[in-house]
Amino acid sequence: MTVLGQVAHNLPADKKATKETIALYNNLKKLLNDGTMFGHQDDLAYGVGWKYEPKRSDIKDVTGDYPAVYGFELGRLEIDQPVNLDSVPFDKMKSFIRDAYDRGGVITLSWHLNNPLTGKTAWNPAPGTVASVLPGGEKNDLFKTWLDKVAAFMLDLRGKHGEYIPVIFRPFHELNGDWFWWGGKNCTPDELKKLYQFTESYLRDKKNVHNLLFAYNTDKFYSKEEYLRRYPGDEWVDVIGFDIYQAYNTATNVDFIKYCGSMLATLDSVATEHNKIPALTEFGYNGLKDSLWWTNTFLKAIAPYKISYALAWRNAGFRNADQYEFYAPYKGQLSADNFVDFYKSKKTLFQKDVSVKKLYE
Ligand code: BMA
Repeated sequence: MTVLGQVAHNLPADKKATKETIALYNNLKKLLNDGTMFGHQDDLAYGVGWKYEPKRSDIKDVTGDYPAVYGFELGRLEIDQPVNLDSVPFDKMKSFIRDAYDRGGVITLSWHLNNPLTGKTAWNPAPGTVASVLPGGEKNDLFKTWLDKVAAFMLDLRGKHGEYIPVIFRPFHELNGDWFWWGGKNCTPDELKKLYQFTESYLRDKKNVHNLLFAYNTDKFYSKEEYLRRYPGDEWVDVIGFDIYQAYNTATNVDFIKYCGSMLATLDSVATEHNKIPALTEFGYNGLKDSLWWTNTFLKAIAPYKISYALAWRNAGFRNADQYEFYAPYKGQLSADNFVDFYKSKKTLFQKDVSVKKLYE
């Protein structure tokens, strides 16, 4: 409905979303025509060789600019730990989120929540776990207490004027893989849909959390039918995406372009048909042992498609020469110069590009 004198806005899944959340939703759609925002998990918390240095970021060290999207992770919030499973204290995380929002960046939160049935980690795929947390299940009450903590976290994210900071919430990710208790063969598609719907309606309708956009995301998939098999429905989802990692060698560059490209083509078409925001919700090539990977492989894979953002996974650093985890370059890293070319590409958007767009207005 267009009301004279008002800008017609599409509404996200949460029809009572705050005005900043509605603005973000609409601006993300508009921004699809401008390029792909670069995102990085835990960007402000640590990088390769450093931790908790105010305002530092590996991306900023390399390009002089911050990412446009900042990912953080809620795992262990549910069990009252002060620090998440990747050793980021939740109070620090909240202040990083406020900083990112003040700069006009976009925030997305994942949640590797423990297995509520066994008390083990998210990677414990005990049969029956999803059924146990649904209404009527033995762990439904426990699960609700976990959602209460997520709600309290979300409602504690406030901007300078007291407004709630919008977040793209991405629970139950990689949901077609078998490694998480909510994934693949560990539950039926119907159970997963119910889990997603229950979680969302509890946060929104019971806890009055209205600063969330909801992301649905799979791992690798081979057809549109597979992608949508566990889809909870258009009324529950704002962002659609998938996670993809390149195998640890450059011989697979060609395959990466091919498979990432074919999944992005499917994602594009699902996004158009369902009026959703397509995103590469996680990606990476651990170790980045190809000096030209950013422009010759990654940009080639994504350039033909409209993708809201692409979130590189975390720069956890080196345990020793053979054991490391980083998906974005740091100063001096082999692919750092090429990353600057990637940064300069018209196709990519970083903090300075999106700050001027005022995504929350
Ligand atoms: C994985 C790895 C782990 C991390 C987990 C949750 O991909 O990065 O080191 O604990 O994600 O963030």
